[in-house]
Amino acid sequence: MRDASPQTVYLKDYTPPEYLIETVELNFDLDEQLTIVRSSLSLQRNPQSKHQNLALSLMGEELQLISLAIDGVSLDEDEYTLDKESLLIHKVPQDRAFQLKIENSISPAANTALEGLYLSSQMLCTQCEAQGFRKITWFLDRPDVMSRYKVTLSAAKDKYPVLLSNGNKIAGGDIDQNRHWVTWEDPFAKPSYLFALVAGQLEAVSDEFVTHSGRRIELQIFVESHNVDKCAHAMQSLKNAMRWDEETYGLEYDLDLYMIVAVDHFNMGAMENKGLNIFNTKFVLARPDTATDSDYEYIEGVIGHEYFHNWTGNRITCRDWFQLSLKEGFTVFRDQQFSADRSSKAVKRIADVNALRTRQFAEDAGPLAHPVRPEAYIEINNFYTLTVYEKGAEVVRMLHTLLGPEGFRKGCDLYFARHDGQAVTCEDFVNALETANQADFSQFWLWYSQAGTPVLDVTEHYDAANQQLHLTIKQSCPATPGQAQKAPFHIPVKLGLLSDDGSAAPIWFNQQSSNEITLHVTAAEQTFSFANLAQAPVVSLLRGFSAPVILKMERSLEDLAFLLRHDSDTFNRWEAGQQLAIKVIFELIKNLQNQQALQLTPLLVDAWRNILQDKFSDLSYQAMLLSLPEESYLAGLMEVIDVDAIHEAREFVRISLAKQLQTEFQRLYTLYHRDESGNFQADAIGRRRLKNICLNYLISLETPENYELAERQFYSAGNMTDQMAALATIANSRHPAKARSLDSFYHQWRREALVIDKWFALQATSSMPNTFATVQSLMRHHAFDIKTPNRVRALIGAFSQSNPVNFHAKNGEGYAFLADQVLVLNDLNPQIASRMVTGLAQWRRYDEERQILMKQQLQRIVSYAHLSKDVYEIASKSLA
Ligand code: B3K
Ligand code: ZN
Repeated sequence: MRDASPQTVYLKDYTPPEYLIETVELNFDLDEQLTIVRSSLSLQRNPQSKHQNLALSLMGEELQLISLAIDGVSLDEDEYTLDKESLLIHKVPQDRAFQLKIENSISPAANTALEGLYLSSQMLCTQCEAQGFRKITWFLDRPDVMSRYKVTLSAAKDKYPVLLSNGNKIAGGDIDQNRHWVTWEDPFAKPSYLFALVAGQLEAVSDEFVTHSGRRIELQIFVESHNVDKCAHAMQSLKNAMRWDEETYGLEYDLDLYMIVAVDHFNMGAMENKGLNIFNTKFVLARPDTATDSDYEYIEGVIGHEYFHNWTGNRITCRDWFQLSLKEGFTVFRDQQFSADRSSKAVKRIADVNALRTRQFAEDAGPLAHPVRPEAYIEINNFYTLTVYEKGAEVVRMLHTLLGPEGFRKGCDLYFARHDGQAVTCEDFVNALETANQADFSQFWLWYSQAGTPVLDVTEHYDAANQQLHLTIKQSCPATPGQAQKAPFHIPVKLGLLSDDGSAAPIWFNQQSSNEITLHVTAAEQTFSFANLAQAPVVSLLRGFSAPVILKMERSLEDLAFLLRHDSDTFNRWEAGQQLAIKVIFELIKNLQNQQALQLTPLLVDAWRNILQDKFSDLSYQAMLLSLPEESYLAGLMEVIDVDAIHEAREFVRISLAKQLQTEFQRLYTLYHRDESGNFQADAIGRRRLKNICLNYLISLETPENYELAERQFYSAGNMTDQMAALATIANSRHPAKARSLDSFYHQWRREALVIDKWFALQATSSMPNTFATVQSLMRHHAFDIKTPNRVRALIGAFSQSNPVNFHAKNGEGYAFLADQVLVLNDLNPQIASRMVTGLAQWRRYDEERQILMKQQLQRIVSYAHLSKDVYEIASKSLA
């Protein structure tokens, strides 16, 4: 067990800061072994503070103090107290501003947690959100303290020719032959979590953007020289994002310079530091032969996301970390809108919902469930969750639905006008939308405060005599940790009705007619009635997935097949196919569990044949319609998860469809298989997606011709999408050339770290037997490095989170392996370690034997002597 139980921080305990820091001057003598930090802070008492302390308490961790002075006078040792997490200066001036000077040292090379200042490959960089600044120097490291920064960096010229920080470069020069210096100034006040510095041997790829009002902005992407040829897409994405934000939200960039730096070692995707974004290389670098179509899309999305933070996060920031979704939920919503506008709206929405339902719904239903705005945490880094991000984005999307695009924009305008330069709360955001629209969101607010996924139970009754349809909707929400009872939510439910021939039936509601309406579900039970229906219509409910809820409605296979053919709502059309497949798969699972023979209903085959034969203008969408629900999504729908039955039933469906529709799959494969590498137009991406899903079905037949098809594609591919798609099908089959293909891929790409990550992940996620042995040997591969988060995620993360059959092996070897790795990572990088624990958190969902085995490993983790707060919080809450 840990030395002392870690403290919980509560939202209800928030108090304004006792002191404010107007300006910050930082001076770094950079060196990877020992960096000297000199900080000069102009402080004064905060008139809003309720406390009367004469003392000043600053946060700081893992720092060596060199000297301390107030207004030029050094402090004696009895004038302050130092402990592991803070510096307490017993008495500071109360009635005037004063200057505090701190000198301390830090060791970047020893920093394996990748928080604060650290070394990544040969470069020095920082990560300060949420509380990394306190690992650089003592500070009021909280987001409601906003200051203006001036930063001087000095370092060896040969190792660190490029020296960057936030804002604009205002001066620089040589110190002597070997060292040089640069000074940066950021005119915008910001919280410490947005501070950044970078030093290294970097090359800049430059461009410019002219804003709506005619200002010229210099754009620079900094990478190591061997990556200069992989920045074009990121640069284009940045320019697209800047234009989009001007057009959609009327928001213009504010500094004269926008810099992005790509680093190899990063705990997450990217970071929106003011004017100096730091990115995981994974979300910057792309060349047609090294990155897949999905990589290209993710890069555009993440570049957009960080750029959009400049307004939703930086100019207006969070008062405290409980408000994280204020910036993250809103910014995810904005990046989703941006990506939807840039590509296919239908496909983007489906992909987002798919991810939400598979992963966030599981979080909401498990021991780590928390509201979009949490009320307590032990380690804030554990709250960068799917709930805060993805469900937070759904909540903003519902506000957008309720207000309509114009009302939403009006509300946002007011939010920006009111709060620019401030650190605010989620209430402030909702309140601005309410005020601008004279709306009342008091019940809607529950989406921020109540955890858990609401369930809608819907029954329909058609009254032929009165030509009316009655829809009764009951809502409920399961208990979550600390919240036994839930009040009814305000849920926008979009509805359409279909006539016999598939056309829209007019919806007569409250004496008005339209083709689509949004119902306001606000009570525990409500009945909605629709008039003038000569025949019973087919109901299309929750169109566009208008609320993050679980919809339960008895539907026949025939109705689902009908909606799959005719629904004009692209989301619901896809959803009907998924529901159809789910029903079929669960029937098969029942048969398997009762040891009955399996048979595939012709209805599903016909439905899939129709999709294959219909004409689609959006081939990515057609590919999505053909995709079977993921095993992890199916698992979430099961009372007691049976990983083996899910896998077997789903495979049976895949193989049966391939057998019965082989000619169709082959026809489309041949039609769309062509070399158009380097073409990233939506239609070319669509052709690749459709062809590759056909290949995926075909290879399941395990015939020599289809094996050859995959191998031919693998060796001849001129782009990573096709090469990976072929290799993935090979790795996931008993293809005789599997080992040879994997070897050849490794040798081809051994110098491209991001491609080698794919190589690791591909093998770690194979559902073939023997995968565990492969994973163990990959752990010993010379290219594996436990200190590189991308590699850890590619091997340990992929195996434990995306390989249900093998990770959940009955003998528990997967669980013991994961716990071993969590403990190793705990000592190196607690943030990454705690992310890996997720693989065990859902233990209650499995059969009794597996429950015992998973629980044992969680207990083993919790009883480790030097457990970090991060891992302790996740493991202990999982056990609770
Ligand atoms: N704001 C950062 C996340 C920081 C995570 C700290 N553990 C990236 C983003 O959401 O844009
Ligand atoms: Zn973000």
